[in-house]
Amino acid sequence: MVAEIANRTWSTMPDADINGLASIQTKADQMALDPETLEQLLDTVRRFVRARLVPLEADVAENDRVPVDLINEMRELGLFGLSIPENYGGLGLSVSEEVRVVHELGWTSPAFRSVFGTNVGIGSQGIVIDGTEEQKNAWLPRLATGEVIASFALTEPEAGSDAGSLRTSARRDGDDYVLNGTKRYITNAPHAGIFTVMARTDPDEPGARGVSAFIVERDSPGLSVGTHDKKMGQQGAHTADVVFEDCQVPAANLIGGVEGQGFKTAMKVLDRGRLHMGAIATGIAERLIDESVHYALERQQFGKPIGEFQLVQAMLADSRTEAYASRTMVADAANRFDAGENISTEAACCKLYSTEMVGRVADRAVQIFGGAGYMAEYPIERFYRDVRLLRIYEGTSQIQQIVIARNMLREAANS
Ligand code: COS
Repeated sequence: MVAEIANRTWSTMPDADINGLASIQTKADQMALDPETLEQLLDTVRRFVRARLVPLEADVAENDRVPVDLINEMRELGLFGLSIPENYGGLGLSVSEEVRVVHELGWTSPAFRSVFGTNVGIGSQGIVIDGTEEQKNAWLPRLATGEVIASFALTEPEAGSDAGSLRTSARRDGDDYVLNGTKRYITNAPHAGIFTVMARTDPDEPGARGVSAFIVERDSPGLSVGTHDKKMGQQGAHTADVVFEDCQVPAANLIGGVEGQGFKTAMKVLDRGRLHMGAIATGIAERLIDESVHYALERQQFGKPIGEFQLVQAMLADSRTEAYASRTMVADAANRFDAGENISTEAACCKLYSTEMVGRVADRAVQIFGGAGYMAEYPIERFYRDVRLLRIYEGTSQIQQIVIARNMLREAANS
């Protein structure tokens, strides 16, 4: 049955042309992505995902690792540099283009996206948004090629949702800062070459204003990375603690060269990251819906396919409607971002709705598959566990609600 579903889903897909994206990259170096080039890019990513990544999903989950040759293919494709500006060696996609690519990547296990996800999103964007020219030149080209992996180190044992209360300290000492503290659940930490680290430079300011952001190299004296965490899902994507013990960081690595701006940098990074997250959630929902529809056509009960029963149809229809709403709102918020609007509220709306939506879609998919949905032999069980994280990281659903409501009240009070 599993093989039949796999054949049904992928047999119509042409072979992956894994050189396609590289050639697009060359063209994009000379021009902004016109609609035709964007379609070509999306088509290449779609074929790479379906022909190369989907067949390896179960292996990656089983072995908790993405094969090195596949990571090299991702490098060759240019996936690490999707959002990094062209003049630093990336593809320089606008956010509306990025979310369309990320939708395609959502069709497979989120562990694959994590390989390059921090370079596209939270690991690199602090430097892209607020870095000095020297910092951009030093790191962005290497992040764009995937030569170096970047991680975002905000969360701590005692500072998760209340990110402004973080305790990791950064004390100025001559031409260096000396960092002490622990960061927790840091995605890609075991593989990272650099970390964007939020640390407190002003010990007298306990809140967000005392925080600064640093680029910290993996081999800095005093930096160590713990063993990778055992998780509910997303096997193949790794998180770990990052510990700083009198870790020396050159003062030149203070992002933007200004103290006290690190929390704002982190919030700006997360605003953009929340759109990316909305897009991945939507893509996964679309995959789960596709699996559910085909199963409903094939699975027979009471002498006919279960898709002929209206109670199953209701679940399919609700999932399709919600995924469509999610896709539309992410596209709208991305367009607004590209137009220069402040989309802090809309980004939180997208993260909240899309990640809650994919949770409901995954739950319905388990229900439609019935006993098979609970079995590890089918992909639904794995996706059900994988998507649970989306409602937590890069800001829980409850934090998104707080951001949305606070912005609403602030706007009303100021109008
Ligand atoms: N863009 C730019 N600046 C922002 C901002 C944004 N989206 N959001 C907040 N700021 C600024 C504020 O304007 C404020 O600046 P001033 O001091 O100049 O007034 C400063 O940052 C502090 O903001 P605020 O007072 O709202 O901070 P709080 O400590 O109340 O925290 C929340 C706000 C809860 C929204 C924040 O801590 C948060 O997002 N937490 C979740 C963190 C998270 O997503 N963690 C996931 C781990 S990373 S994978």
